[in-house]
Amino acid sequence: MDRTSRSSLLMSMVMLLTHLLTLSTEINGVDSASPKGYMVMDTLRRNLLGNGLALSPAMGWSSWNHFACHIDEKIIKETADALVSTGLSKLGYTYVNIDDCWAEMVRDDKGTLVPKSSTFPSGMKALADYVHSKGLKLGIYSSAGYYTCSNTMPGSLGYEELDAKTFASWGIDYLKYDNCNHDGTKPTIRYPAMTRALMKAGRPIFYSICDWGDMHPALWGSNVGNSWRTTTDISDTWESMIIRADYNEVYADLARPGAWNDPDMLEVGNGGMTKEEYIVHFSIWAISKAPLILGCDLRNITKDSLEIVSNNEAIAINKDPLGIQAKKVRKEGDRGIYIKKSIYIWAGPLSGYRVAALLLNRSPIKSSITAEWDDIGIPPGSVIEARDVWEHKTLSTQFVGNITATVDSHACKLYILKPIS
Ligand SMILES: *[C@@H]1O[C@H](CO)[C@@H](O)[C@H](O)[C@H]1NC(C)=O
Ligand SMILES: CC(=O)N[C@H]1CO[C@H](CO)[C@@H](O)[C@@H]1O
Repeated sequence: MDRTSRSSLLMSMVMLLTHLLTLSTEINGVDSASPKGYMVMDTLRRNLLGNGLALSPAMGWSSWNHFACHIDEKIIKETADALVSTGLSKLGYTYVNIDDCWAEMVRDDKGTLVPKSSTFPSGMKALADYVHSKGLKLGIYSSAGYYTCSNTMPGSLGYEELDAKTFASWGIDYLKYDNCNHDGTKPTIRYPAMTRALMKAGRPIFYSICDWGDMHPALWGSNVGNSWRTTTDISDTWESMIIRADYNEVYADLARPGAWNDPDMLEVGNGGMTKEEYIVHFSIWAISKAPLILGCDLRNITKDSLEIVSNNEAIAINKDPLGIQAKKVRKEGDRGIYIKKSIYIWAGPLSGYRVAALLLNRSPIKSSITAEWDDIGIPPGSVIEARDVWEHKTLSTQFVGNITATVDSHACKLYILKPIS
């Protein structure tokens, strides 16, 4: 990590602690210090989100990272077809999510959102029917503001109930709710308004909070949505990806089944990183129990990219029933500008007393990396069988005390470690 990112990460942690102390009094403007406040807070906790979704992190595709505003119903349908023909839907990638730019700038005379006639002429109900006929689910997008981030369509601020009902009537299964063009009200007020609207809409709709980490949604999001963004938007570079992994990791303890940290959607297949860097990207997202929302053009996905996102062993880590987000447990490296060594061990428990361990080399040169049992939560003296998740191979060596690998620059080793005695 360079100096800027280290100090901003530190700052974010300080802010997190401050918010831990103060935020409980702020949720929905309720003062929890008063007895009445406690009651209201408790009601919110019990009532707000009970949609039963996301026992494991969401998996699917979104139009944004590759297409941005250049979307239409043909692309969405062809992507649904591609999810099936590539075998990705069978692996669990079921959400087909339309991002920004799908609606007309003006609502109809009843105030209802209108799909853009030039790009979605058949309407969203027909598209949902098509996507459902493939065994997939349809996602849509809005903003907790007056307009969405593209400024080409309305947001849902003030229209939460109507829009949630509209989405439900179309057969929508997932809502990504962005944070642009709002009135300055806190996200802890604007986001629960949509939660309540969705809960009333009569259809279980996955609720993806996208407030870019404002006011640390990890601290309040589990009562409000099924996942929450911990960072601003990712872009298709190593630096952008790795810094989001860093920010997201700070909140690891707050993720759990039904409620996940979201470091933003995947860039695998968009061309800005090397194959090894995309493997790191996918590995960290998998062990971080991040939503696995693909962001490339699936109609043209390359063999390499398909192989990465189809790694069923990495996906199984993401879906592990314990639902515990992995953390950084050790860092070794130089400080300063000319960093030669920067290696990280990430680890997190899996069901069956297993541990997922990531040996990550962020340095510019190849490096040997050793993960000690003590660091990764394996009892000392345990004899371990190691499964290499990217080689799809159980290693013939049994390991005692540590596991060591030589790892290329901007590459990783991902192991599932299982005690055998
Ligand atoms: C790893 O453990 C082995 C014993 O299994 C020991 O010989 C070796 O020194 C350890 N390596 C490191 C780098 O700690
Ligand atoms: C860049 C590229 O090859 N794009 C193609 C991806 O697939 C669609 C549909 O199959 C084509 O229309 C694009 O030209």
